[in-house]
Amino acid sequence: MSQSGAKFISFEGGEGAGKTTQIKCLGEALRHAGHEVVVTREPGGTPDAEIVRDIVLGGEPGRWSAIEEMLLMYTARSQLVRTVIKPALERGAWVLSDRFADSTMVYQGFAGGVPMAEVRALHKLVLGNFNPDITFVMDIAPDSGMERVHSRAEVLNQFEKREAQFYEDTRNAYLDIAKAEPTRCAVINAAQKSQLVARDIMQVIQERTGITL
Ligand code: Z5A
Repeated sequence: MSQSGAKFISFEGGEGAGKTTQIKCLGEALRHAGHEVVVTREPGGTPDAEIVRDIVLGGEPGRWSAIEEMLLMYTARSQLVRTVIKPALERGAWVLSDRFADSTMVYQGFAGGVPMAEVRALHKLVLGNFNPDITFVMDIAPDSGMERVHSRAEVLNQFEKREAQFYEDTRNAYLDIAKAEPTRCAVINAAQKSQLVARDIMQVIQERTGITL
C-alpha cells in the first residue's frame, strides 16, 4: 500500500523510555535525507482522537475497565489509520507513531487481563492485517523510565500512577512480543545515552530498509 518504500514505524515501550525523543531524532534524519515524514501518537493523532486521549488517560487508575480502555483505544486508532496514516503512506510519506496496537496488547491485554485472542479479534475487525513495518521496542528498567518521567514534573496520567508490578509486567510483555515477532520488532537498549539509542535505531532502519541516513 505504501509508495516508493515509505514505511510505517511504531515506537513502543514503557514510560520514559525515550520514544518521543527518538521519533524526533529519526524524523529529522529522514527529512534531511529528503523524505516526507508524518509524526503521530497514540492515543491521539487526530482532533477527535486527542479528545479520546484526554478521556482515557485522565483520572485515576480503575476509572475504566480494561475492555473499555481497549474499545476507546481502537475507536481512536481506527480514525487515525483511516484519515492520517494510510493516506500518508499512500502518498509516499514515512509515518512514525509514538505507540500503536502493541500498546493495547500490552496494557489492556497482558497487564489488563483482556484475553489476547479478544485483542487480536478486535484488531482484525477494525484494521484487518494492517500493522507497522518496523516496531522499535524501547527497553528500559521501569525504575529508570519512571525516574525520567518524574523529573519532567508534569501531571501524571492514570497509567503513570500504577503499582510497580504493572510496569514489570508491561516490560516483559513487550519483550515477549518482540521475541514472537522478530521480523517486525527490534529491541533497543533505551537505557543508553540518547545519541547511542539513536545510532542503534538508524542502524536497524538502514539494515531493514536499505536507505542511508
Ligand atoms: N496506552 C494504552 O494503555 N493502550 C494503548 O493502546 C495505547 C496507549 C496506545 C500514553 O502515555 C499511555 O497510554 C501509556 C500507555 C497507554 N501509558 N503511560 N504512561 P503517554 O503518551 O503520556 O506516555 P508514554 O507513551 O509512556 O511517553 P512518555 O512518558 O512521554 O515517555 P517517552 O516518550 O518514552 O520518553 P520521552 O518523552 O522521549 O523522554 C522522557 C524524558 O526522558 C524526557 O525528559 C527526555 O528528555 C528524557 N530522555 C529521553 N531519552 C533519554 C536518554 N536516552 N537518557 C536520558 N534521558 C532521556
